[in-house]
Amino acid sequence: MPVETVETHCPYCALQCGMALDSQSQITPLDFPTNRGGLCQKGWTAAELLGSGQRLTTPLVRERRSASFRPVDWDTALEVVSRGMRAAQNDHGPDAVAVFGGGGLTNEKAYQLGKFARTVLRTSSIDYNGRYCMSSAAAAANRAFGIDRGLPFPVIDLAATGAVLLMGGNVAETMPPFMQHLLAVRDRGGALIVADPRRTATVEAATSHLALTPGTDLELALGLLHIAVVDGYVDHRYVADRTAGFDDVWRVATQWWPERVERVTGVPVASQRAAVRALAAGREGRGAVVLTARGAEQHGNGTDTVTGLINLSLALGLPGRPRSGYGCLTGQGNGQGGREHGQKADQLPGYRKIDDPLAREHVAAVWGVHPSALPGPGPSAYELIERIGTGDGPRSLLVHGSNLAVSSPRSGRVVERLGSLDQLVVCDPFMSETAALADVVLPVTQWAEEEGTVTNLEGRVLRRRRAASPPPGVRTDLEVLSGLAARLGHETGFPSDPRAIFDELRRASAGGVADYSGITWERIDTEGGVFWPCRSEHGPGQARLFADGFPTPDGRARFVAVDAGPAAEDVDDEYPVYLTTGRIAQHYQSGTQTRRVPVLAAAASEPRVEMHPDLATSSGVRDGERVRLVSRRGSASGTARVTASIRPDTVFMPFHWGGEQAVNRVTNPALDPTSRMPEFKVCAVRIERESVDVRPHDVRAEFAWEGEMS
Ligand SMILES: Nc1nc2c(c(=O)[nH]1)N[C@H]1C(S)=C(S)[C@@H](COP(=O)(O)OP(=O)(O)OC[C@H]3O[C@@H](n4cnc5c(=O)[nH]c(N)nc54)[C@H](O)[C@@H]3O)O[C@H]1N2
Ligand SMILES: Nc1nc2c(c(=O)[nH]1)N[C@H]1C(S)=C(S)[C@@H](COP(=O)(O)OP(=O)(O)OC[C@H]3O[C@@H](n4cnc5c(=O)[nH]c(N)nc54)[C@H](O)[C@@H]3O)O[C@H]1N2
Ligand code: SF4
Ligand SMILES: [Mo]
Repeated sequence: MPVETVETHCPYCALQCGMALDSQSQITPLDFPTNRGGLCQKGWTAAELLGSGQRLTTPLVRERRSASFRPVDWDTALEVVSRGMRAAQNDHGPDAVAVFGGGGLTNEKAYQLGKFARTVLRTSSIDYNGRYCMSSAAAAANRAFGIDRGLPFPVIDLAATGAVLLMGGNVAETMPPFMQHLLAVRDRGGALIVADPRRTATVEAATSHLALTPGTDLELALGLLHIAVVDGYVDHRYVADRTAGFDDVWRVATQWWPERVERVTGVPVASQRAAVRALAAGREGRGAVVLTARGAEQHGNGTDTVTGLINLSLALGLPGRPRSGYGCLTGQGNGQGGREHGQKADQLPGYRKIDDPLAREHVAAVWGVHPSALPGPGPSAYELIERIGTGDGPRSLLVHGSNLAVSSPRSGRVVERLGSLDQLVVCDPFMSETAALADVVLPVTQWAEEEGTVTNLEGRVLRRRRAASPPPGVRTDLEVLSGLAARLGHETGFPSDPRAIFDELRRASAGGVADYSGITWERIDTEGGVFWPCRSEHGPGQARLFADGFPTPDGRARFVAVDAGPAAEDVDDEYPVYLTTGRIAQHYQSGTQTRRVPVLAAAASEPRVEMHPDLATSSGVRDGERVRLVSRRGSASGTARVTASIRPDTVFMPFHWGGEQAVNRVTNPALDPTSRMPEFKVCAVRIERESVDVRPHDVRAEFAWEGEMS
């Protein structure tokens, strides 16, 4: 048979590297603007999961409290699910059924999931894992700019700018091909400044490192603004013409003089000054960009922290200037599109607000329902989970595209909450830790086995194309929703053809902030992707934002006054060390996928707890030894990695493993008051040496079912 090749994009992160996949599952990188022929290890090995022996290929049902799953046919499984949903709603009302989505789902799936929740279930209880990811940056960008698109320009602009300040991103591990764009800045003599408590691989490539205490990014942002004002770098003309609210912001920043900021953050005054000087110099030359990633955002004050950095960028006059501005590095494969089409608790498609009467009217008309039939805003992801088992909380939960038992903060509690559901339904290609807790597991297709669109970190809408046949027995998420809708009385309105759904999405988004109405699959093919907003089939998508104003009522960007305070949990005698968490290059998220790729699993088989030699000595810990991190909420175990690349007061542990090795058993679910983002990036722990040897976590040991796993 001749080898056929399909051009598509990687299943994992928001960079959405271009790749060609052939019918023998060989991957070849493509020269797409975000990756320019590069791929990371995860991308190179992505196709290994297509033929994985660990695929789920039949629906599984578990009788209440029984230990093992029983394979059933699809009719039986969907009947069990719809019966459970009906029972929950008959007894406890519409909100008794909740839905949890994911930022890895395609635009079509995210849209259909939101529509299913609002029109079939009529529940307000829907949210998604992007709450753990993008929500703080989104909230801050919305209130400042009136729009939330990760990057306001294509990545090629970034490569051509003169200075970059990256707050809390380790792109050398999280988006390796993205590094070439940052290195281009440095190699042309520009500044690449990285703020991170660790000396990461990204920092190694930078021109300057701001090694701040975890959770002090806002103090640093206020300090940088203070310096910008005092040292004369503010663009007063820009502030007067294009923004509102500067005076209130300055009143707060005046309190954050450099020496005070040095005391709180640990960043020397000279480094603070140099950072502001570099951004101002960039502005006078090719441009200057402030970027945030999860290190700065995943805090109880993440929205204010990003606001503080947006304020800095506005004071310097960056947003709207060529190759300049503020941007956030979107995380998941469809982290951008996933936050636009209505799987968020407070949102309708087109990035519309669910409590806006005009938005409700528009979307209700597309959906063929009365606006009053649409529910209002619901609880955020972690709050939704917390409500399970309480008086009016969810009784049934449908999960598409998240392994929340591993990735949620205080996950011990989350597992307990999930256990108190009447029915947990998980759709996943693999037996994730969350699926292992479910009453019903529905096996779904993976990325290259189906068609769909995703929106990358630039706001560029792309096509994921079908390149492989799914194993017999699995269905797409869209087929699952279609089948459930039919059983719940909605024979029409839930097609399983992604192209038909995209066309409806275009209409639903028309006139919204994230307007896709001018985007067609044909245009995506011929134009190499289309940027949103794109309001007409005959006009281009808008690749660059803000050159002629901001989409706010008066066209001005908003300075929002924010002040800093301590993290939700500080260190003390009992828990004397800061814990911060994040990622390593080999694994993706909760690890459901990458822990099943042999080369990745072999390269990083367990979590390593990074600690400074001084801390290791004072804790009596040797490199390579088993340690346990203990917080007020629980403990997690890993292997000590003693390294001078981290602050002596802080340990770092990645979150890619489940069971005893899940760092989220330890993390603090303190939520940002605006975005409801959990404080993943700082809490207080103590380090204990582990006397007994713990075997590496094996997900297969956690559950049993009557099929064969490998
Ligand atoms: N290999 C890999 N790549 C991925 C993913 C993955 O799971 N694995 N996930 C994708 C997704 S969904 C996302 S959201 C992105 C995330 O991409 P990143 O934001 O780059 O990833 P993280 O490792 O979570 O955090 C980045 C850095 O923040 C630092 N940090 C910790 N606390 C603080 C703090 O208080 N302040 C500051 N300034 N920095 C701090 C950490 O030391 C870490 O180096 O990656 C995407 N790419
Ligand atoms: N401590 C700590 N915790 C964190 C973070 C951190 O930095 N530190 N980061 C947070 C962030 S930024 C994120 S994004 C979350 C992510 O955490 P999760 O939401 O757990 O993300 P994944 O591990 O990607 O889980 C996706 C699941 O969906 C499955 N899947 C993949 N594609 C599909 C599909 O098309 N359909 C369906 N139905 N299933 C699919 C996968 O097999 C996997 O089981 O974790 C958060 N948790
Ligand atoms: S950087 Fe992201 S999109 Fe690119 S190959 Fe790696 S995981 Fe895939
Ligand atoms: Mo994320």
